[in-house]
Amino acid sequence: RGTLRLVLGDQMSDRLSALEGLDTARDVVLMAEVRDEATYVRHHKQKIALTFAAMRSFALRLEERGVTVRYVRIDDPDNAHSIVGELHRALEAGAFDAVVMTECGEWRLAQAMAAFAGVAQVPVEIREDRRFICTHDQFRRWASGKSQLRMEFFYREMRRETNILMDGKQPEGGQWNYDAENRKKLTKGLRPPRRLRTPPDLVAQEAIADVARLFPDHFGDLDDFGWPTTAEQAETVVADFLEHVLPAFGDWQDAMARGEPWMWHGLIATSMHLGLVDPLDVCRRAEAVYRAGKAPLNAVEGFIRQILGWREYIRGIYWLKVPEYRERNFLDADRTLPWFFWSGETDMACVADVVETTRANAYAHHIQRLMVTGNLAMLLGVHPDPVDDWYMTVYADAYEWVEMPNTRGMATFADGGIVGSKPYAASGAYIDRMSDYCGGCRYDVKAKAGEGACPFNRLYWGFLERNRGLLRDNVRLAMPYRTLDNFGPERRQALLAEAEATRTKLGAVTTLE
Ligand code: DLZ
Ligand code: SF4
Repeated sequence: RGTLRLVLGDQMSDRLSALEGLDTARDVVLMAEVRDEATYVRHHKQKIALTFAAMRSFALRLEERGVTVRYVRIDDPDNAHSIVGELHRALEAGAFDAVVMTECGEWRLAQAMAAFAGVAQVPVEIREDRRFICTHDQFRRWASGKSQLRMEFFYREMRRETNILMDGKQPEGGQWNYDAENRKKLTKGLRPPRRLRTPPDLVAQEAIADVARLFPDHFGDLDDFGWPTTAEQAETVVADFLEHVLPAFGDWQDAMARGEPWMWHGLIATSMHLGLVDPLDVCRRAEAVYRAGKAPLNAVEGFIRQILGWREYIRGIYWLKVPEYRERNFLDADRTLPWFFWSGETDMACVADVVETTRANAYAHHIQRLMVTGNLAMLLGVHPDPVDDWYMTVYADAYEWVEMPNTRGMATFADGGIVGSKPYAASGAYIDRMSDYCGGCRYDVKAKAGEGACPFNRLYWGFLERNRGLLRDNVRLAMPYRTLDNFGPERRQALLAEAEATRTKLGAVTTLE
């Protein structure tokens, strides 16, 4: 008798631990498109199409290698519509000695898997996901006994460990981090390079049609779908990035421009999270581009830090802190998420542009997510649950392990300072400095008060005033609090009142418990 091997929708990797030791003569790989996974949050249509297309292509790839795949399609009439339901169905349909799977990326499903393992009639082996560079054990060892878990120090360990961008025991170039060189505003007239997108192949076209038919009321458009759905397609995108885009990746990493969704960003998170691209391999190849003199250190270090540092760190934090992390609401935020996060119907030019690219592409780049939508949600005091739900829903690269510490931690400070040392709160001045949005906006980014003033401005001061008790002692906020104190009590009261009125007017109201 053979082994039943489960492969989930974000496990499209040839070297997946669940496939190790596979016996093509006897084993069966189970892959299932199920409603539970497609709707536990109402994912952007492109996210579902991407997942189904990648799963179908991966199943074909396995079959070409002689592997027997039990593939359950979303419109299969007998579909149990949950992963565990499909595991039971597969065990009933065939005789297996054991079930083997790779641990899954989300706590929610991990719980269901553990429960399944407890009741299954055959032994269930859950293997570690070895596609990450840092193991759970390694991360726990690093974290143990530390009062602060800063990414920067974790990242240095990872650099040493992997010997990436090292010069003996020292960091290449003498510094660990070159971000000070990565904050340029987009120079007038300079446009980002044309980016290689991936037109859907026949498998993806069919998946897109299925999603249009079966999930018509989910958020997002399918027209401009351009995500790689196979390892070969993803490789083409990675190669193009490393050659043409990486050299300038650093300089404008924090810049935003209206109608320019991609800038110099990597566009490989979807492929990496699905398992189509190997993170360590990409880091090594980026280093090779630097060693060959084809990209500067600030660009290559910044890019590698996102993968070797941030991505691994975020995943480590998630598994270290979940499930308690999912409940965190340090700032006691209690408002609803305004409707314009979905509709884009707002006269704030920056927000309208970000929602538009999000709907069209299931993508916005990190500074848009952090400093426009995330910043606004935090300033408005939106409860972390609807904020998480929004980020999980709208982005093609969102999985809870990566989304939650970024949203609850980095963007909104709901984790109270595990991921970031201060809230990334900013007024309109930051957005103005880093983008061309404000020139085309009906609001005046320079004005602090009055009907025509940029809403970010009063919301920013109102946020600091409202959370004075929780944030006043944060040394990294000493400067803004000093400014606020200098306003004097009357002006502070007036700012707070204006901010309150703006919160309500923008639709962030209190109806949540
Ligand atoms: C994201 C996703 C979607 C939309 N659909 C499926 C599916 O039908 N079947 C499946 O196996 N996986 C899917 N996934 C990915 C899972 O949600 C993902 O494996 C878990 O959230 C753990 O990261
Ligand atoms: Fe955004 Fe304010 Fe600038 Fe308008 S003025 S684009 S709302 S930051």
